[in-house]
Amino acid sequence: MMFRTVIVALLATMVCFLSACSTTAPPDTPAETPAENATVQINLTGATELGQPIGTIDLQDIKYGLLLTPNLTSLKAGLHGFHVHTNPDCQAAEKDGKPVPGLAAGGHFDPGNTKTHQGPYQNGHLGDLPPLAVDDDGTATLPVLAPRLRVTDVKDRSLMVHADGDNYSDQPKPLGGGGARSACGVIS
Ligand SMILES: [Cu+2]
Ligand SMILES: [Zn+2]
Repeated sequence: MMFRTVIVALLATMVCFLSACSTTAPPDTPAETPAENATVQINLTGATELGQPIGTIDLQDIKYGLLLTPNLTSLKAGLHGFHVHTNPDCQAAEKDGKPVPGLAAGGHFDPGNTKTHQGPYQNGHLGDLPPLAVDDDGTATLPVLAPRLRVTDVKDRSLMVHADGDNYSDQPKPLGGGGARSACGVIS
């Protein structure tokens, strides 16, 4: 009986040795990043300097991704293209010798260098968000959820609201067809 116990213990040690078993979790298991929040001040864009402040967008990590809750006024009614842009800068920049509102924010946040606009549920630009819905009175309060993002991913970037909607494609117009950059805020 004693002999048998020793054999079993030896066998178990050998199996452990061969398979490198461990009593703790594998060290490469990613730690859950702590939930964060941020509030972003949003201004209308402008050709020379930023336009008027129009409210805020709250960012919050939830179980399903990044929840963005707008509290905005003074926008055109309807759906607006809404994205995380690369640079933490909402100022105008020159293109073809003319100032373009919001251009300093750069392109859609694209750490994977995909160069494709596919919206929030595919594998193109990571900064592609669901469009922002604006009521007939110009206010936006309906939250949107970006399932691939966390607050920490978008820090030191900017949030951009475009003049028109977003078809989650580069066809027939590039970048979802949102057109002009209407309102913007730096995520700090
Ligand atoms: Cu955009
Ligand atoms: Zn995009």
